[in-house]
Amino acid sequence: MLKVHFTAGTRAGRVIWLLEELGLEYEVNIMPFTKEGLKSAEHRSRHALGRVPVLEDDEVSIFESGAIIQYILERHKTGGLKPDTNSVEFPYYLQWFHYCEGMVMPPMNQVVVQTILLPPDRRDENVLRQAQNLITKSLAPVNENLKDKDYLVGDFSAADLMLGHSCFMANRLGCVSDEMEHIKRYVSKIEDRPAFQKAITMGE
Ligand SMILES: N[C@@H](CCC(=O)N[C@@H](CS)C(=O)NCC(=O)O)C(=O)O
Repeated sequence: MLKVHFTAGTRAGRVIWLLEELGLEYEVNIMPFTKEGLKSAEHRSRHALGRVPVLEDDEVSIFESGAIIQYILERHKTGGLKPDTNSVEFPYYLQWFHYCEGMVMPPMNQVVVQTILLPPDRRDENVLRQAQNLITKSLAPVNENLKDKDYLVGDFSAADLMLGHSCFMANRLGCVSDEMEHIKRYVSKIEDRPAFQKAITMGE
C-alpha cells in the first residue's frame, strides 16, 4: 500500500491530488507543520531535511514531489496523465512540469518565509518585494501559455498537478494580480476538480 507522509497546506497536497485523480488506494500519515512533527528523528530518517512529501511503497521510500508524481505515474498507472513520449505535447509537458520547482517555487518559498514562517521582527520588506517581483515574472509566461487553453498542455496532466498547485498557492498568497486573468481562470478550473478539493482540505 502506498503511504504518503503529508502536512496540510504544503506541496504534499500534489501527491494526494494525483492519487485521488487516479483513484488509487493509499494511507496518509498527517504531520503538523511544527518542529516536533517534521523534524522528529523518525521523519528525518525518511527525509534528512525533515520535509514533505515523502512516499513509501513497500521497500521504496522517496522524497521530492515531482519525483514522487513521476514514480506513481510510471509504476502504478502507466500511460495516464501525461502525453505520449512521441507526441508534440511531451516536451512542453516536461517543461511546465519542471518549471514549477525550478522557477516558481524558489521565490514562493521566500514569500512564505517572509510572511508566515519568520516572526515579524525578523522579516525583511526588501526580500519580500524582490520575491514577489520574481513570482510575477516567473508566472507571466504561464499566464501567456494559458491564454487559449484550459490546461497547460493538452488535456489535464501531471504538469497541472505540479504547476497548477503552485498557481493556486501563489493566488492564495495574493501573488497573482487581476491582470493575470488566464491564471485566475486556470486556478478556478483546478479548484472545481473533486480530487483537488479532497487534497486541499485534507488534514485541515
Ligand atoms: N522540492 C521539494 C520541496 C519540499 C519542501 O520544501 N516541502 C516543504 C513544504 S511545502 C516542507 O516540508 N517544509 C518544512 C520545512 O521547511 O521545515 C518538493 O517538491 O518536494
